[in-house]
Amino acid sequence: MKFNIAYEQTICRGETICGDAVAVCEDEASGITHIAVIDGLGHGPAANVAAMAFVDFFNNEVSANLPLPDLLQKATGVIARTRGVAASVMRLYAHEQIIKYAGVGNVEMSALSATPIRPISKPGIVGRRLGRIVAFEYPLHSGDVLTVFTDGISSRFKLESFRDLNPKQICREILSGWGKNHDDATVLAIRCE
Ligand SMILES: [Mn+2]
Repeated sequence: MKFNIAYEQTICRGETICGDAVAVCEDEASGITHIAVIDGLGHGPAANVAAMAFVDFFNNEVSANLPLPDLLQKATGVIARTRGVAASVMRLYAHEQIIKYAGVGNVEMSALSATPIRPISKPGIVGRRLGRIVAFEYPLHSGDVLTVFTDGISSRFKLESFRDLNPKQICREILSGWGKNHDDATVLAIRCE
């Protein structure tokens, strides 16, 4: 299985730096693609500092392959001096054809898939004390489309209407139709092929 991945972002009106961030790291040897979608609390420079701290941590931890809940718990310690983030972390397994997901705060996933994919993020903030985090695992099928988005995007879009578009186009349609201009907005789309 191959994963076609794209994302798009807009910056909150009045700001010059984005407080949302995305990290995508494909490990060809293992067939695992590591993804994080991050929303630094609020917007502006301090949100950007928090989001970038998470990205740096995430990129450093990729090779360790910690279970995703443990990864988020560890991040909470590492970025505790920042204002914190909402974050969803995922691993896509090309050989096993599965996705693993864990999230904290309001970064959401919406999927069009042969079997239901409906993970739920834990309320809270990465960077503040967290209780137990649940990991989700789902099979993937060719043709599945998954989107992950920050709360700068209204969740009321109908992914079904974008089914035939490529991931870049899907991101652009969602951002232009459902993005809010009073917050940073990020949407990432994955098509399984
Ligand atoms: Mn936000």
